[in-house]
Amino acid sequence: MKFTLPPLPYAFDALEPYLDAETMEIHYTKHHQAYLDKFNAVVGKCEELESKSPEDMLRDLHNLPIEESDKMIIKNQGGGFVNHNIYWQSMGPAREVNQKLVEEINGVFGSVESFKDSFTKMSVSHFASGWGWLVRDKDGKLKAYTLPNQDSPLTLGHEPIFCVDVWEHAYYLKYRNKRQEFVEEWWKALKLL
Ligand code: MN3
Repeated sequence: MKFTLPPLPYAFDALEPYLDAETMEIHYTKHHQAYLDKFNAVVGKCEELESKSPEDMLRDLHNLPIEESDKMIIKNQGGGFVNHNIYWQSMGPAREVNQKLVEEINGVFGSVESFKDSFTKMSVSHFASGWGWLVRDKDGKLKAYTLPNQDSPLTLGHEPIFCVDVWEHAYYLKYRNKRQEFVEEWWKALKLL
């Protein structure tokens, strides 16, 4: 196996009550692992990908010297692998507020509160599966948007800051169909703001 799951930086129950332990365990050990396994399978058969990081594969997705069907697997499974790594890392049981980011958000979005409101609305109303993202664009400007499926901001030339997973597997055990409630509680697990 070429790539391995980075260890979760906290226990499965560390983000209770916002993200419940059962969801965390299944999400990390089953869903995240499944993306990684399928990603590793395609990386293992494409010599052209040797020495490239998963992030670089997503950045260069359209120019990778491999078949289109394999690019699709990198996009979906490699995207799933990398997106979840960012998701776990941006949360934690202890706040590590990034004051510089707070000031930037105040400047771009008016206030952290209004940013959170619009980010929540955007992520809740995203049609079907996907992610809400805060990124830096090519000019270093903050941008918030959603992307479908496991599409990565890296493929757009953007650098991810944090993300929320709005696939149903991220919340349905605890929140059932209530994506809004999940996103509102997820803010309390995000350590950066
Ligand atoms: Mn997920």
